[in-house]
Formats: sequence, C-alpha cells, structure tokens
Amino acid sequence: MTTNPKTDSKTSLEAYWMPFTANRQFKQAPRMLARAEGMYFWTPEGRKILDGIAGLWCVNAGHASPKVVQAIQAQAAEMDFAPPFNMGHPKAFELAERLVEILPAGMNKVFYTNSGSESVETALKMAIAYHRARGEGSRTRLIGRERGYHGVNFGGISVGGIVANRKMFGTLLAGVDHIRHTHDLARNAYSRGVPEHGAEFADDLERLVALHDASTIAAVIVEPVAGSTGVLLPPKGYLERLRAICDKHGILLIFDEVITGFGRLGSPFAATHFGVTPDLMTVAKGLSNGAVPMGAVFAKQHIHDTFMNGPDHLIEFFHGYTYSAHPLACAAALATLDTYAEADLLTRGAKMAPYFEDALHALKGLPHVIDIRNIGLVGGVELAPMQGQPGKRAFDVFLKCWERGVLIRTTGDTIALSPPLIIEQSHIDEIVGTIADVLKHAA
Ligand code: PXG
Repeated sequence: MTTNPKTDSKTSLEAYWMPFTANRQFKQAPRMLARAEGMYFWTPEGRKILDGIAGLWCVNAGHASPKVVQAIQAQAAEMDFAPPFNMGHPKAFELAERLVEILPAGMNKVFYTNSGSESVETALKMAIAYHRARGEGSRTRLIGRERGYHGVNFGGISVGGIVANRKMFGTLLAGVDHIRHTHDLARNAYSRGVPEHGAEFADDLERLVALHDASTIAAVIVEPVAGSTGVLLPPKGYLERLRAICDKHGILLIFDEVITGFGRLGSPFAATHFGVTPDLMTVAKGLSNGAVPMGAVFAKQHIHDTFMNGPDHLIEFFHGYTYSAHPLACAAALATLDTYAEADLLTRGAKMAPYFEDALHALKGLPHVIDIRNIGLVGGVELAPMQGQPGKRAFDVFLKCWERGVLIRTTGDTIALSPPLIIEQSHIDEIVGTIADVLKHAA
C-alpha cells in the first residue's frame, strides 16, 4: 500500500506488473517518485533526490525543462493526434529538417518511431529490405555483438548479447550471429576515456564473413559506447576498423545511439564524436528529453533512395507505427532541440568531462572497485561481485545511495552514471561523494 498525497487514499501496488524490476522486492519497500525539476526528483514525502542518470539516460536537458513543458501543453490543446500514414503535419517535417542539421554529413533521412526498441526493429528491417530492393536479396543475416543491448523486441534481443534478456524467449530471430565484445579488464582497467587496447576485436567480423560469406550479411549493429551492459567504451581505432570492414564487404553499419545520441559524449552523436559515420543510426531518449516517448532512425540518402524506385502511388516501405511522428512528441523534440542549442548542451558534456573524469577516478582504491570507465558524461564503476551473488553488491550500493538522496543505476556489478547534461560541479561532487561514502561502508 502507498498513500496518494493528493487524495490521501490507499493505492494497492499489486495490479502493476513493473518492467525490468524485482517486483516482489520493490513492493516490500517501494521507491516512489512524485515530482521532478532540473537535476532533481522529489518523493511523495518531499525527499529530494539528485538524479545521476538523467531519468534513464534520457532527460539530457534536465527535468521539466520549461520550453519542453510549454510546447507539450500547447500542442495537446492545438492538435492531440494526426494520422501519420498518408497524412502529415508541419512539425514532423520541421523536426526532420532540424535533426538533419545536426547529423553527420550524408545522413539526411529521418524515420520516426516511439522508442529505442522500435528504432532498432525499424533499422534492421530497413537494412534487409534495402539489400533486397537493390537486387541482393540473399543479404538477410544480421550481426550483433556479445553484451550488446538493442531494446527488448525480437529483432533487438536477437542481435543483442545480454544473456538474461535472451534465454527465456526461445529461438529468437534466425540468421543472426555475434562478434565478440570489447571488454578487456586485464589490459584496459582504469583507462581514462577510450581504452588503448583492442582495435583488433573488430577483426572478429572478418571471422564471421569467412564463415557465412558477405553475400549473406545485411548489417552489423553496435552501440558505439555500450551503456546497459556496463559502460563499455570502444578501444581506440575499433569503430574505424569496423567501418572499413563493413565497407570492404558491402555490409551496412548500424550505430545504436539510443544512449550516445544528443550530447551524452560531449558531441551531438557518437558518430560525430568519433568521426565514424554509420549507414543507419537509431536514437530515442534524448531526442525528446524523455518527456514524450519518441525514437527515430536516421538513414543515408542512398539507402532511402533505393526504396524510391517503384510506381509513385505505391508505399515504398511497409512499416510504421500509429504513433510515428506523434504531434506531442514532435513538439517536445523541437523544444528539446531549441533548449539544447540555447544552452550548448550537445557539447557541454565535453566541457564537464575532465572534472567528471577526475571525480570518478578518485574512487580508485575504495573497497570492491575493480575498474572505472568514463567518456563525456557517462561513467562506469565496476565492482567485484559478491561470491555466488552477481549483481547484488552494486544493487546494495544503489539502495544505499537512494537512501542518501542520490539516484544511480546499476547493471550487473557496474554502477552506471549518466547525469543530465546541465550538471554542475557541485552535483558531480555530491553524486561521487555519496558513492564513495557508501563504498567505504560497504560489506
Ligand atoms: N538501444 C540501446 C543502446 C539502449 O540503451 C534501447 C535500444 C531500447 O530503448 P527503449 O526506449 O525501447 O527502452 C536502449 C534502452 C540501463 C537501461 O539502465 C538502458 C536502456 C533501457 C533500460 C535500462 O542501462 N536503454
């Protein structure tokens, strides 16, 4: 039971089956959020919680960003919904144009979805259909990477590489294979920024080409910086090498930028940060500052144009969602882009990164810490697992930080930080200081 502060009535917690949550544990000791503004959440009791993870890697401009709030309110009153099939509305086109302005050169087509998971399914389907449209229908195989996270739909968990997300769900999509992950603690522990060693892990793609033949492979999908699996950075030169191997074999390269998009690394996208341009890019989260669900796939011109060769009156790509280009999402995203531009938020991460890096790396030497990783405003602190209880050590740290008023995220035994890009040095001190305090007293 919990008390609704507005009505003072008791609400049972039983009916809601919560996503990616230990339901029984949560319902014994619920952690409720009631209000959010800027860098903070407040609980229903009025306790203030510093948000170290931008909600869930999404509220890049901070909570209740005024222009975004105003845009959503105005749009809801003006036009709540417009059908996206056979009809358009001006903000959908305006937003696409605005997005193209900040995308890497050559990426200039925008397909809207409502989440990262849907963006991934869309990009995978686009890749396979693209090859078929250009007369190479044998290219149907999709390649992901071990430890990859690409959302929770069937395509995404098939190319994904997180065992717990896959093992319960049968045979998944056929014709999928994986290159190896890039995590190499032995050689790269405590790297600041991208690790020195491991560009050669990209050559694992050559192994799969030798096994399956390039003529069967449609695309490779990777997160430029893997978030959910525990903040894994690409080794120096790795993404360039992956790009070169894809080019050599006519394989499309998909960057899943659901986390890295919109300033997280200190540049608008990971593609702009690393100077490596994929053929397709998936985004969500920061696109609309998390305020209204929205995702998108960005495509290079020639991929789009390949679809445009049948009779004019026929649909070219049999795909889309009722809520693609939802007016509220478009309004929120336009206001989000305005806000990012006004406060230089898409590059602010680069300015704050050195301070964030120093603060994080000061945790070295504290109990159980075995690695610290960082880039832009993403941080990972890996802890040694408790014997026989993987994940518990980090989750206990999460609970203790919550008690002390700081929201962090854990995945396995890695603490992941991805604060709103409006963060100030004092917030960094509070987040990292709280983690340090908790670790010092950890069992
Ligand atoms: N791709 C990537 C790279 C993601 O990080 C998705 C796709 C799926 O997005 P949607 O909007 O369908 O959830 C994600 C989502 C975490 C965490 O704690 C990260 C995500 C989702 C839930 C938890 O790391 N990222």
